[in-house]
Amino acid sequence: MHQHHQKTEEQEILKLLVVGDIGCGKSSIIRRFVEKQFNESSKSTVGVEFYSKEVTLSDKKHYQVQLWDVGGQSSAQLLTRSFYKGAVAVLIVFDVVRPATLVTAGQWKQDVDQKVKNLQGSPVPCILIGNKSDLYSNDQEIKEKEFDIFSEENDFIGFHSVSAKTGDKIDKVIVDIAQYVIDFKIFPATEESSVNLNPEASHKNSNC
Ligand SMILES: Nc1nc2c(ncn2[C@@H]2O[C@H](COP(=O)(O)OP(=O)(O)OP(=O)(O)O)[C@@H](O)[C@H]2O)c(=O)[nH]1
Ligand SMILES: [Mg+2]
Repeated sequence: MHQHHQKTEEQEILKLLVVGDIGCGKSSIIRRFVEKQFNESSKSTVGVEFYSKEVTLSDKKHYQVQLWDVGGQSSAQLLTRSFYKGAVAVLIVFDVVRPATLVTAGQWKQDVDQKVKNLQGSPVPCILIGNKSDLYSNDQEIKEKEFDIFSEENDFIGFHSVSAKTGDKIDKVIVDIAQYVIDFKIFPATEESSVNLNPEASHKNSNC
């Protein structure tokens, strides 16, 4: 459809990456947020898919939240730094009833910390998201305490339980992250300021 009016104001884009183990519900979380629906037989994501949604934050400005849905089959080691470029935060998702997926979440956190920093020289904020909260049995409180500790020990900005199935906390968590990025004036990740993982390379001009 042709638009007759022009936007008076450029919308600021907030690039959020969504990563985590296979089947923990990354695509389901994003679809719940963007399309307001849930599919029991969601297909596994191959490569990276891209979604976006407009949100209005507390400054009354509109922002375009971009969600990069990284298929769980892509291992963290294979992702290049340029993939992280421009990201203002990373949502690291695990499945609250599959402990192995929490281990993978920890690996993702290490990968992000190793590969990128933002212009301020700070690490890219990562939030830990435990999906499938509808499947907690009567151990929810104990489990959440455990996940909170994991989040603190691994320097996440926080932990939240959500359910893509029921929709519980999905909108809140994503909008809160966008708000966090604005409140704390988080700069996008750059390749240039990333940590040098190969110190040898920077010595190549020195006399041997
Ligand atoms: N009970 C329950 N099931 C969920 C929830 N979220 C997702 N699922 C189911 O979990 C399975 C995997 O969901 P996906 O969203 O495809 O998971 P994914 O993380 O995108 O998986 P990959 O793309 O393979 O990395 C599907 O069968 C979903 O229906 C949830 O909150 N609760
Ligand atoms: Mg997926």
